[in-house]
Amino acid sequence: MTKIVAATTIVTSPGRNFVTVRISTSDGLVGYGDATLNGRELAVVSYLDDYLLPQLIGRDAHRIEDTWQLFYRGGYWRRGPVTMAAIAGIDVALWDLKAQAAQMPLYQLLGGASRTALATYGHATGRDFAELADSIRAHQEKGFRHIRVQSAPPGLGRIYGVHDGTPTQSGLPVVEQWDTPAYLRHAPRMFEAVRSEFGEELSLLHDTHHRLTPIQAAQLGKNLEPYSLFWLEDVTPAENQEGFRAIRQHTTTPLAVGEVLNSAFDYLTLISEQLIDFVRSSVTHAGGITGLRRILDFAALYQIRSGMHGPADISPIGMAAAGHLALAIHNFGVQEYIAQSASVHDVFPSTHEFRNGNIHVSDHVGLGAWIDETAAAGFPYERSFLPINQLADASVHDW
Ligand code: KDG
Ligand code: MG
Repeated sequence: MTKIVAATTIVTSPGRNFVTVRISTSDGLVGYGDATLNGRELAVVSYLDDYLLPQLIGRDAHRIEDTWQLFYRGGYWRRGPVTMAAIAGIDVALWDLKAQAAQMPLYQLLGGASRTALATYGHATGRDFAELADSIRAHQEKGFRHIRVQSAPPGLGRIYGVHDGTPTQSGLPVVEQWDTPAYLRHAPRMFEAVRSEFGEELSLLHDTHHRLTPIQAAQLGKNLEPYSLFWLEDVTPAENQEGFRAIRQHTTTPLAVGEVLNSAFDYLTLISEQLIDFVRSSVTHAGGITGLRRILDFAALYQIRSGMHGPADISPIGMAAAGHLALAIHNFGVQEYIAQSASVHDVFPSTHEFRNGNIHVSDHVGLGAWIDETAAAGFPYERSFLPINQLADASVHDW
């Protein structure tokens, strides 16, 4: 039996915070998993250090499913982002170890490659159309064939997806503004301008970031139909899964949901009633490869595809895990990909590559991504928050 002899967390902040699980075994191998939960990083660290990691010592490193069940069922308090990010960090580290022991790249243990590379999408953004158009062109030059477009309705200063340079790692959350009627007027105009400048072939995505009611979302989806989106994301908060019935009845715009969802139960109605087209959960937030594969296999029964969340708050270790799973599954859709800074790459060496709009998963044994602990130690944790969102009357709105 290959025993787990040590399990620790590493927190580092090369520009933003990341939480990494490191597991060592009696045969001298070390595996890594990403457990980063943006703005709540230390809650996951405590969950791991105080409750889960001590239970790993002495366990058989190869019993991945059994360990997943131990921490999911055995914890009694199931699901939720903190629990499922903690389980994800352990699960991915164990898959990394198993693949290293097998002397294979991880995707081989998941059934082997179903494709040659992973199509990605990046984020184009602009305070106005001129800036947005420049950002779209810059993405096209990097080879992106799928591009998410976001711009600010006139009059709104700082809103989701449109950067104005305000630092986010300040003492307290940055406050953003929201105006639903202004946004509902603006979004179709933005797509009209983008289509007339860039033509019909460019694959366009857009994120509403949970801000509308179901009927507002239905109206938006309908108004965007002439622009043939690849997907419209998070139109309404998805904890009301039934709310998507109204949206679906009114629009054929494809819907993507789930970056804040972390178990198959969060998708039960959405998937079984075919209310969505893409699953947005990530390996890092949905219980690892074991957890997300369960959701994606369920989705595959209904021709629903993956659109894994891949923001900058998922480390290169998390991105590597996403890459191996995405390469292996049949129902891959597209992978979100945001370039990381040089410091992030110094701390997290990785062997997958972004080239010409695609991620190429490497044939390095295991996950092919790890952490350089000496480099990580140069970037200690800095408390940071996600922004909050408010209406003109200062009431809190969904972010
Ligand atoms: O941590 C939250 C961000 O990852 C999220 O706001 C990004 O919506 C997002 C996206 O689609 O990448
Ligand atoms: Mg999103």
